[in-house]
Amino acid sequence: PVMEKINTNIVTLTRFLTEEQIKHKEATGDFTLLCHALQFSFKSIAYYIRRATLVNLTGLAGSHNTTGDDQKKLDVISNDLFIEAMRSSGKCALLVSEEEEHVIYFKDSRNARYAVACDPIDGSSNLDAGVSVGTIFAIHKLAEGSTGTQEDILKPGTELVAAGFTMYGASAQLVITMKGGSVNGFTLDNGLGEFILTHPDMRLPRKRSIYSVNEGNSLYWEDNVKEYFESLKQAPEGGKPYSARYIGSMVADAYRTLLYGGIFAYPADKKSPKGKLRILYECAPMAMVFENAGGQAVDSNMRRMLEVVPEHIHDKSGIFMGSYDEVEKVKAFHKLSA
Ligand code: AHM
Ligand code: MG
Repeated sequence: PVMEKINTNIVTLTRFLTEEQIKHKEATGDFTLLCHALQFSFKSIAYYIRRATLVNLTGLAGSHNTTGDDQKKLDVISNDLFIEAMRSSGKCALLVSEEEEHVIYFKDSRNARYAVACDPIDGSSNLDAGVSVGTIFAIHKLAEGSTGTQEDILKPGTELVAAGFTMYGASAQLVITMKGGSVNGFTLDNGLGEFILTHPDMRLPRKRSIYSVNEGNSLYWEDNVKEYFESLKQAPEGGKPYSARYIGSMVADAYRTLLYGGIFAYPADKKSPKGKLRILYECAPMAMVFENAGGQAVDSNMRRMLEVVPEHIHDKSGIFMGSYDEVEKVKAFHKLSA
């Protein structure tokens, strides 16, 4: 009998991070340790999401976060898991979480040089239906000499050291990118308990006829946004109109867009003039992933998303992100095309 071919040269996330560290001669290993703590939080969140229906973790926790959202039990657990992972890493000086009104300072982590922003569970409205949700993270480095202040996180995405997300779907998929680097995707092998590099150097297709937006908001859209989406539904000569795909979990919609191409948008509108999604832990990290994969991300003023500087930690923005050519089209409808 022919022996099944087993790959014995597997690149785990741990190995990948070690190899990255070796490439950077000045690296101290702190970033690597921070990422180890991150990956543990993703594994445990994935574990609890999988078991949620079985161990009474569905539904509301009876509390709400600062932004007024009702918190789900899993929102609370995931937030706590994430905070503990960052605290215990000793490498994180401060943390901004969607679930926490204020910045959390880890004063005991004396030599910590990183500031992290996260949305522990993005897309929580989908949780109880077992639909994909995700965790988004963004990592900044403290300014030279700083021991960690709010200014270390209120920075534009262009200064991010690393960013990414984990989608908890049919499998857990972790996507990470570092400054000036490529985008790499890992799949959690539940048997091994390791993230395995399955999508090296991810590149978005340059264009694709898929759009992803909550069309229920179209009543409130500005005219150029309405006209843009209307145009996608027209069939060009001999062609077909765009397909609509909207999960309502940014991480899942973004992951599909990353693989298949197309456009994802949550525009600012008349009801929410600043948009819905948060700059620090939703828009900026996604924009970094999309740009490093060859795509683009802009806000509702057609400004490069990565250059937007939040004034407050929970500030929001409109966003359009996706394939390079699809975002060009959005810009053209805003009469600012390059
Ligand atoms: P959340 O962090 O409270 O889950 O909210 C963010 C989510 C995104 O994942 C998603 O893109 C968006 O909200 C969906 O909003 P809507 O239900 O308005 O379409
Ligand atoms: Mg969110």
